[in-house]
Amino acid sequence: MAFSLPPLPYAADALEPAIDAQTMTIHHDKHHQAYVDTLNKAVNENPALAGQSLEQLVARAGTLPPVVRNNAGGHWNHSFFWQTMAPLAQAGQPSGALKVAIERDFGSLDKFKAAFKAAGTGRFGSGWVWLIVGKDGKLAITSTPNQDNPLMDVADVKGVPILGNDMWEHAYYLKYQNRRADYLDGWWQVVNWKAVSDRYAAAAKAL
Ligand code: MN3
Repeated sequence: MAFSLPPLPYAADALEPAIDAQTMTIHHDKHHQAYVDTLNKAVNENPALAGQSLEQLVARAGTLPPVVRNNAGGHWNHSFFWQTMAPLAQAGQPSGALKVAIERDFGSLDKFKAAFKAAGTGRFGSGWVWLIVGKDGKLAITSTPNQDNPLMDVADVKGVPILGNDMWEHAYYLKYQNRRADYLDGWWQVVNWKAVSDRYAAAAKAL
């Protein structure tokens, strides 16, 4: 079973000005494609991994060769990331249930955004920042290094991701250079709250 690159669910320039078209094109067509290609090559060279789904590989990442862990994570994280965003006009708002949960667990939407920004700017080097639903049903913010994610057996804080932002420089450097905090601020304009709310509902239902 070969893994394949999912198309962007919108045009490369659809997230302007928060994320520029050139960044989106290189990020999707080059970086994500490279994770997919490297993952396929690594799985081909490890017959014991044949037939495992992306979700299965991610769940047991800590038992796998680093090349599989890193590229399965890269493929999962980026597939999730494209769906986490939408053009400004379609970005919407958190559902009623998600808004209640954010206010319960962070105080307010603004306080949540501030805590998410702090986790993103605090991630040293490359990685991701996430909003997850924990086993107790509570929302939490967590950050992972490299291409790890909260579904992995190796994650310090585990949970079901419902929103995530890419803290690798390749995600923002062309437009924002060293200003990761500005990227995090601008990114809220293109968060697909409909998708995030649907993920929250699914995760809450599965508890
Ligand atoms: Mn990336």
